[in-house]
Amino acid sequence: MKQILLINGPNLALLGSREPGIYGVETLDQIVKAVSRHAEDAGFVIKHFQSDIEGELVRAIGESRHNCQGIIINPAAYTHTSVAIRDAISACGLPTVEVHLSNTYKREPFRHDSLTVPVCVGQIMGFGAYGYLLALEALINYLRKAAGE
Ligand code: CA2
Repeated sequence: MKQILLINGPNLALLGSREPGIYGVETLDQIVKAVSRHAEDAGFVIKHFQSDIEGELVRAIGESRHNCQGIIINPAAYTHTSVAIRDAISACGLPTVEVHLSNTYKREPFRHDSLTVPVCVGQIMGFGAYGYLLALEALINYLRKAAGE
């Protein structure tokens, strides 16, 4: 079965419990279930991993190259700081779509730069939880084109 790694970074386990005005009311579990349902319809299995720890995220990205076709990642705050996650995405070589719940350009200037997006296929932001489904669709479309389908 073709697998997609869905990765969520620090504090995203709090989704649905705080700051609904910025991040929405859906829980991470609801988001993962919705993405998994849509992926299944398209013939993919979602492998989800959330961590607040940079090194664990780096390891999960590295390990995914053995058994996944692509990655959807919300690196959360590490988007703006982590050379390690950027290097892991680049080194694993899997097509990766970056997703953000909020439109980071409407927020503080320190959120305007992403260290990770230059090594991704593309980025989706500002559409809340729906952005994860858009990211899935974009990644599957990319994978099918790359396979000549
Ligand atoms: O908009 C996004 O998806 C972010 O990646 C979310 C990160 C933030 O640091 C990025 O700049 C943009 C923060 C995730 C924190 O998630 C929370 C969820 C609920 C309550 C509090 C924090």
